[in-house]
Amino acid sequence: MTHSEENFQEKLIEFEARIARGEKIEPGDWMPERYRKQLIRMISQHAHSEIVGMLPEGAWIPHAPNLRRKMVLLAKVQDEGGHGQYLYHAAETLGATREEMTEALLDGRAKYASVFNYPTLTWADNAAIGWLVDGAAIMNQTMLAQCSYGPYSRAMVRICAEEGFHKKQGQEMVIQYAQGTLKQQAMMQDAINRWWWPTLMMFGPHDSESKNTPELQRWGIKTKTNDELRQEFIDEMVPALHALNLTIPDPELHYDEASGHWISGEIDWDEFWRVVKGAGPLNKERLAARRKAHEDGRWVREAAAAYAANMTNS
Ligand code: FAQ
Repeated sequence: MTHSEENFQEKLIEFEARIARGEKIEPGDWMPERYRKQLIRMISQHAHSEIVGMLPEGAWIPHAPNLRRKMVLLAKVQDEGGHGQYLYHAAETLGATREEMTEALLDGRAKYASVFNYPTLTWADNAAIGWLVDGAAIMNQTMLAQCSYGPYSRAMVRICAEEGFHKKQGQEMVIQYAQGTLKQQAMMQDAINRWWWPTLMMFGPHDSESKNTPELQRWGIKTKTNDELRQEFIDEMVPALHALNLTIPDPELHYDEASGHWISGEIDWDEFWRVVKGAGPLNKERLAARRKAHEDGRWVREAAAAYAANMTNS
């Protein structure tokens, strides 16, 4: 072993000991290059998901059924924009620049959560997104609030507090529509039918196919696997939806007495990978909307840069 390899091993042992002691790793601290790369990958994908995630619900703001619903939806979508900002900042602490992350999203290289490539066809889709999609996001983010990287973990604590409100407003709508007129009940059931499977896909591939999980778990970034979190979500949601007389579009779903878990049928993984790779129902439209927003905002960025340059010179 060369001197520099020995030096790396020593630093790695100390780094892993810090994580084992529950210490947070902070921006200026020594970290292996793979740790930094994994975090930039995950945090930037997460930031992009929040920003693209504004689009499906944002489309319904002009069509909200009343003022209260409009105010709640506006606040929620605005929160998601804020979450994207916290997360881009967290990734910047690792050396990624805002420009390169934005470019990667706009030219289609960067991933973001597959679920946001599905259309919102009726108002009830906002209810399903709030309870199911935000519910799934919270399950994952509550875990990430414990992660070993300080800025990501602190961003998650703030984000989870706001996501709690997002989930509750969705749950409140689902409860109201599931107990409403026959038309509302049908609209709610149809939304659950369309959002159930894309929500389960949010947790990522099965553990046996998840190439990143072992490294993320080794360094305390993830403390639970994709399948563990998905199972927690299924166990929470199935009884809650059944209690409202809503059905779940999975003929194989059943309760297993021995394990105490609800066992789901198989996810359509071909569909999952198609959407992840850019060929989902609305991937092209989502990216086109982000590119347009980026172009429309160009003058604001240029004005801000000119103002900052002026302040530095004066
Ligand atoms: N969609 O090896 P794994 C929200 C990719 S926030 C697209 O298992 P990992 C708030 C994965 O990147 C939702 N791609 O990966 C909101 C990897 O590709 P790569 C976003 C996916 O990292 C609510 C490859 O597959 N949350 O919803 C997906 O161990 C309502 C192999 O996968 C986060 O981003 C997917 N579903 O586990 C906003 C949380 N799943 O990068 C608006 C942070 C997997 O190697 C409205 N991220 N892939 O080329 C994570 O927790 C993890 O990264 C996972 C994936 C769990 C997403």
